[in-house]
Amino acid sequence: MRHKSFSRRGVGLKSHAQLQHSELLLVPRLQNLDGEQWPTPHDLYTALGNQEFVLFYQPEIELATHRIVGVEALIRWRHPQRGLIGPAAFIPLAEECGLILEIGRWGLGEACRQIRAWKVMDPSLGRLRVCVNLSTREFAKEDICDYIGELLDEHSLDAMQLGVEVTETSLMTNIITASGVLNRLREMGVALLMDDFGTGYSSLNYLQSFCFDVLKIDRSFVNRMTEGNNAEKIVQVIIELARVLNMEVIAEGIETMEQYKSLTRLGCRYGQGFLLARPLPVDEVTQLLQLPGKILPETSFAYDHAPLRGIA
Ligand code: G
Ligand code: MN
Repeated sequence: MRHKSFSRRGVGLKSHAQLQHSELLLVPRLQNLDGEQWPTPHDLYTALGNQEFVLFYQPEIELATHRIVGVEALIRWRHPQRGLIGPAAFIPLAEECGLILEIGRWGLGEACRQIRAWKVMDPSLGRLRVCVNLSTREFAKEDICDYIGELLDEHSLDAMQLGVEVTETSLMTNIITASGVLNRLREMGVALLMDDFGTGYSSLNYLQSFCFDVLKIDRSFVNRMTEGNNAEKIVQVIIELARVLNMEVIAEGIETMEQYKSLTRLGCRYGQGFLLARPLPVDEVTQLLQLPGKILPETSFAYDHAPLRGIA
C-alpha cells in the first residue's frame, strides 16, 4: 500500500464532526493536542492488530458509456476515537518504520477476499479488475510474488482480476528487484498499471523496459488541462503514446465536466476522479456494481461546484 508522501506538518486536531469530508483525506493529523507526534509506529501496530484499517474502492469508468470497468482499492484508517483517517496521515510513517510490509499484505489479502466475495455475489463481476497500490518497500522483496500467488490460489481468482499499480519512483528505488517482481507478476497474468504517469524522472525509460497493461495519467496534468496551457497537449501525447504501445489509458483525478469533455474529445477511453465517483466504502461501491450494466447514471456525477458525494 502506498500513498504520496506528504509534508509532515502537524495541524492540530479537529473533532470528527468539524472535519469536511475532503479534509478527512487531505489533512495529515500528526500531532496530538499536547503537541506529541501522532500516530506513532506503536499506534499503527495496534491498529493493524485491532483491524482498524479498511479498504475503500474508487470506480474506474469507461468515459463514453459510464460503465465501471474496475475499482482502485484505497486504504483508510477507521480510528475508534478520531474517525476516518486518510492514507497521507499514516502511510509515510508506515513506510519509514517498515510496517508498510504488514499493512500492504493485509491490503492485498483484503482486496483478494473482496474480489472473491463480489464474484460469488454476481458471477458477472468475475471480470471486474481490482487494483491495489504497491509501495516501494513491497517492491524491494521478491517474496511479494509468492504471496500474491498464494492469495490468488486461496481465493480461486483469475490473475487478471488483480491489478497492481506501481509508480516510476518505486521502480527506480530498486530497479533490479523491481524488474524481477514486475516480470514475474506479468508471467502470472496479474495486470500491471503504471501509476501517476508523467511525474517520475524517466517515464519513457520504464515503458521501454517493461510491459504495462495500463497507463494512468497523473492528476496534475488532468487538473490543469483546461487552463489553456500545455497540460492538454501533454495529455494528448500521453494518450497517443499509450495507443501506439497498445496500452489502456486511464485519466486520474477528473473533477470537472470540462476536463471530462476534453478527455473524451482527445480519445481517452477510461477515467477516474471525484466527478465520476469518489472512493467509497465497500457497501456503497457494491451498490454501484449492481446497477444494470454497471453503468453510472449521469445524475450521480458531482458536477462542477455541486457538493461532492460520498466520503473521500
Ligand atoms: O497515487 P494514486 O493515484 O494511487 O492516488 C490515489 C489517491 O487520489 C487517493 O487517495 C484518492 O482518494 C485520490 N483521488 C481520487 N480521485 C481524485 C480526484 O478526482 N481528485 C483528487 N484531488 N484526488 C483524487
Ligand atoms: Mn493508484
